[in-house]
Amino acid sequence: DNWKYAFEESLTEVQGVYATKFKEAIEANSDHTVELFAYGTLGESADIMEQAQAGILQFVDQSPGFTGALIPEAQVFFVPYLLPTDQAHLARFYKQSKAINEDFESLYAEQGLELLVMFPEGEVAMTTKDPVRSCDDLDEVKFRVMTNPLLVEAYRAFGATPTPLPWGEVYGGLQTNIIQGQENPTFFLYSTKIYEVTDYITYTGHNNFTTAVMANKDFYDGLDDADKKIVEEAAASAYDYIVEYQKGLAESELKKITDAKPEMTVTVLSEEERACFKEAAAEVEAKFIEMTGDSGKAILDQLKADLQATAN
Ligand code: 6CS
Repeated sequence: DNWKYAFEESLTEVQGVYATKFKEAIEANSDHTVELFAYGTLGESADIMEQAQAGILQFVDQSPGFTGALIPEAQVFFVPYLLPTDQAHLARFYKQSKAINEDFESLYAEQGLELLVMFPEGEVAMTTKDPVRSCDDLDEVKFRVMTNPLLVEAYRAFGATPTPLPWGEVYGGLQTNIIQGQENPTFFLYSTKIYEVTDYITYTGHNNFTTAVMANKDFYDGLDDADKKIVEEAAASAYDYIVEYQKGLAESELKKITDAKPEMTVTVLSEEERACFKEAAAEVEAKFIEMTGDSGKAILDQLKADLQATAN
């Protein structure tokens, strides 16, 4: 069969590289083919999710940043300073986490989705028009976030004016000053040229970008055991590949940004400067529990335990 797989980035960005590896593995091990649909060809993140739920697409990559309304617990990835920025730790965590591989798998299943994998895309950095050395500097800054209620709360707690928008409106929004800031992993700041419309890159260490790949559940359940195994193995081998692929990526892409725009100011906040962002985290965690109740609390606790278990 020909299977359709849509993702939120271009073919040469991290989600596209993952999808390409997945496709190669499926096609090498079966008679099936995988047709890839990069960002923009079928709409925004919300559109491709609808298409996957409807069974028009067999596979979809949608980041929890856009899945919050569908699966409130998926907002847990936006509790600041919950995830480490250490990529080796993250690589172990996503692979071994019970919260991800069991608990979230059930929650996605309730929405007609078979969760195949979650993987990291790198530490997110804030890019802004003015310097950010503390929460005070975000006062009056309209800061674009993915359409996720908890991410809105996080930026409110950081002192900004959060503005949820789909990705397609971010470059233009910064250019026309409708928004004055946004966050994304370093590779994406270069590949999307978002550095052209912001002058400051600030690393606060508050999060790593998480993404998720899933299959339409009816489609997946209808596969025979051999095909299920091929899909699972393709997802796992693409995971190992994407973790390797990203080693050194943030550094190389940051260098490309500063080469292209020498006047860009890049700042890694000190522990002291991070204090107000870290204080805000407790408030956001409380909000998360308020929004998701016992189920959210259980997943948060499990996630913390999984992070500890994979620390070294
Ligand atoms: O900020 C966003 O909306 C986008 N960021 C990344 C790294 N991937 C896709 C997503 O749409």
